[in-house]
Amino acid sequence: LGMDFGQRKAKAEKMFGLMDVFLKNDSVSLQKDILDHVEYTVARSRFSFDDFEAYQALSHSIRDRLIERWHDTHLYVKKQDPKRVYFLSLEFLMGRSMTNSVINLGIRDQYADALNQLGFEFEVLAEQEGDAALGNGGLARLSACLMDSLATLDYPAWGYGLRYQYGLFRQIILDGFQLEQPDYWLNFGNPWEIERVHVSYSVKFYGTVEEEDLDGERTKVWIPGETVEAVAYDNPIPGYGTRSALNLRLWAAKPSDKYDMESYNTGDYINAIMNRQKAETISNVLYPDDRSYQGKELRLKQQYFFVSASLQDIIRRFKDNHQNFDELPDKVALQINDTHPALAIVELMRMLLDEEHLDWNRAFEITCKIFSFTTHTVEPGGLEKVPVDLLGHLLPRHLQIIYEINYKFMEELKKIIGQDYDRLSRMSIIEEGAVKNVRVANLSIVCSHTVNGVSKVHLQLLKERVFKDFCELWPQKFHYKTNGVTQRRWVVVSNPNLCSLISKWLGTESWIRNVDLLGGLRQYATDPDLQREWKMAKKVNKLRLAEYIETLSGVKVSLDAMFDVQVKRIHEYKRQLLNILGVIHRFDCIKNMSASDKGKVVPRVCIIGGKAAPGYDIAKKIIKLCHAVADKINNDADVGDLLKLVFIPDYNVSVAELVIPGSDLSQHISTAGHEASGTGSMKFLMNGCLLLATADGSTVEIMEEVGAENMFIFGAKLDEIPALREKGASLKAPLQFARVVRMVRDGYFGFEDYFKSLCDTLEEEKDFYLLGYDFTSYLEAQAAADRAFVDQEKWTQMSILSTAGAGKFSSDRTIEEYAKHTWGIEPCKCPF
Ligand code: OAK
Repeated sequence: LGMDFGQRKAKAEKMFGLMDVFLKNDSVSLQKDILDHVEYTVARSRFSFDDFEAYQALSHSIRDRLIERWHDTHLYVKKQDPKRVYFLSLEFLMGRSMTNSVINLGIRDQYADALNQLGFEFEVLAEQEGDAALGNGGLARLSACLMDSLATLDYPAWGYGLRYQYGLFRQIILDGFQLEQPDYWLNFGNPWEIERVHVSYSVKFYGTVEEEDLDGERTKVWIPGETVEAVAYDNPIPGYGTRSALNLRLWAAKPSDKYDMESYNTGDYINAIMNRQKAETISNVLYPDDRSYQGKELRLKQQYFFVSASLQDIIRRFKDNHQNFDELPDKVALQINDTHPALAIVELMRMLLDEEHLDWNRAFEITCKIFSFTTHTVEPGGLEKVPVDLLGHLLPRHLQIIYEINYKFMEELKKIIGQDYDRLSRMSIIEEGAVKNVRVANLSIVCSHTVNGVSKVHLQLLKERVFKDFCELWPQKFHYKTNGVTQRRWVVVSNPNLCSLISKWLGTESWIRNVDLLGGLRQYATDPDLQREWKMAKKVNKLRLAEYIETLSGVKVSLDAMFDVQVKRIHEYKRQLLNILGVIHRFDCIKNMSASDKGKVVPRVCIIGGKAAPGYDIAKKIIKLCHAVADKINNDADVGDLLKLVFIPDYNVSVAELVIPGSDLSQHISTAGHEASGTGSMKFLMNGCLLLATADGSTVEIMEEVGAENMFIFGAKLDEIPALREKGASLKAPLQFARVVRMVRDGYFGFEDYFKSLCDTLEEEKDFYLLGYDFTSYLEAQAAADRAFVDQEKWTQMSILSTAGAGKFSSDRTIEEYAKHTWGIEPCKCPF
């Protein structure tokens, strides 16, 4: 390890006579490699193996190449010892790895060629892979995009998370109702991970805190009641156009051998074994609700399990080269993804105080220099809280530390704001009341040097609403980093047609690393040749999507229709219901039209997809309504190809890769002030889809980049919303709205009892998300989209300009901003 690269390579060459220490990537070497894996890893005969076995062998062959780069990156970074960022997130939505890996490794064509020689097709094998769905939605997919950018830009970074055995549930639709099925994704093995049986740490829970004398001083000692082992599973993350590969380390819970002798000595051997198995439940299952899991002991256990293992790993790495903890902030940046990993703050304090015996002030100062916190919420009510009793029971020492942090914070605060008890109580980390709670966001703010929002308007909302008191106290602490998505996954992997078209017209592939170059497309936006090729690429993608839709639902859709898509988690604030009511209105209009007017209708295929949290009743009703309306419309002879409504089940990353490139129009229609950012919009934009959107979250910035004239913007503005809500019942919804709601209420689509509570949410005084108020402008925006679509030249121009304006929304830009302004890290590029 002490050797540098040159020395290592020289030694390898001398010892083994190897001229090239790396695996070869020519077609014959790749074929041999794949066949070796068929025979020796998959243990099938090289003369007889099927597509799945070929996929397994292929992925192991790719993994070998990932491991090579990953070792080199680690040895190099270890030697350089730069400041590293550790990205802590309870959720990573990675999707599939295969195509992304070969593209980032730069050996896609070589593999395709090698497979052809063996009689297989790369795309067919890629379809064998299941998604790694260790996350719910936006926050989780953002983590995955950020990892790709960190690797591509050669930053010294690690991702840390949990290796859930059950990922996000699979959504099954039965008679139009959502059912949840377990996603036991590890059933067929996971070739992309490397189990590190020797990288494991003990994580402790429960017990008591006692005081002991240590060198004449009274110190607190935690006597834990339960110990569980955390075992590391490493997932290499390759960068594009670089040899760097980072590590996403996910922890799995295993029973501990070390501290469990008692139970065996009682003679109840079988029960002792059964109890051991309980340990594994900690990392068993991802919570499927992307907002509320308050008061669940298992969830808190997951959080602590993950942060404790990660911090032990991080501190061990620091201690390899350093003794003085004052250097910790120069070597370590800890990023917490929303409040879910916030116990890391308290755990670091505990380690510094109780294990490293630093005094309080020093420990606190170091901690505050290390942590940065990004919030992904706009709802003050959606902020995480943990009952004090629960936390005190599970982690008694940590509760003491939280109380101490809060006491000192409150004392400081009084000096600044005086005896303003209302404000003091709002800002306190402890919420008083019938049930006392720890406010995890307040803890995160107090102990972080930087708090980031995820878009420009999000920061404004943090200042005005969510964290108003804190922003006034520490205005310099609050910033925003507009989210981004990786163009590698969302264009290069998922839209190869568009990708080659862009490279051809820009005369370079450099945009894949430097996405601002997409701006160069602007000059060709009206070029008839580009327009023709652009339309053709879209058509091919629409065909792929149409075939998928037909296989899933039996609905045949016309490629001449506008594919109008809304895919995302189902939430009232995201207003899928507004979309469905708009579809009903369109249907109603077509039904009442003369034959000649029908000739002027722009045909539409309306596509909706997304999962509802299993306990979110209204969201589930929205899914059922979509199916009920689709049943009616899709079987109506008067309507025919003029309108189709399709629900795409089990929306996930790999489905998104198919749906997004095949869309003409995409909807991002949350009530203004409710979407912190939204990243789906960015993926559609890059793929040349036009956006129909409210001015909310990231769409405000998208408007600045592509121009409102290239989008269809509608709806109440952020600053109008409070007054509109105030008016409540006196806000008359338009007649068209009342009519479509009545159709649902009166059972035109069946299930009237079931839809009653859904319709009730739209009553004038209850319409919190302002569907009624926004309905008119929504229909106008839809009509504008129709008009634009008729003029295909204009539409294609807008589409090209959308892609051309997408540069800002690359996660590469997001990462550069975090690296420079929040984490203070520099690239550390392995020289070969
Ligand atoms: C999930 C759990 C708790 C709190 C927030 C989330 C979440 O997914 N938030 C979403 O994060 C995305 C990434 O920043 C944003 O684009 C979405 O607007 C936000 O809802």
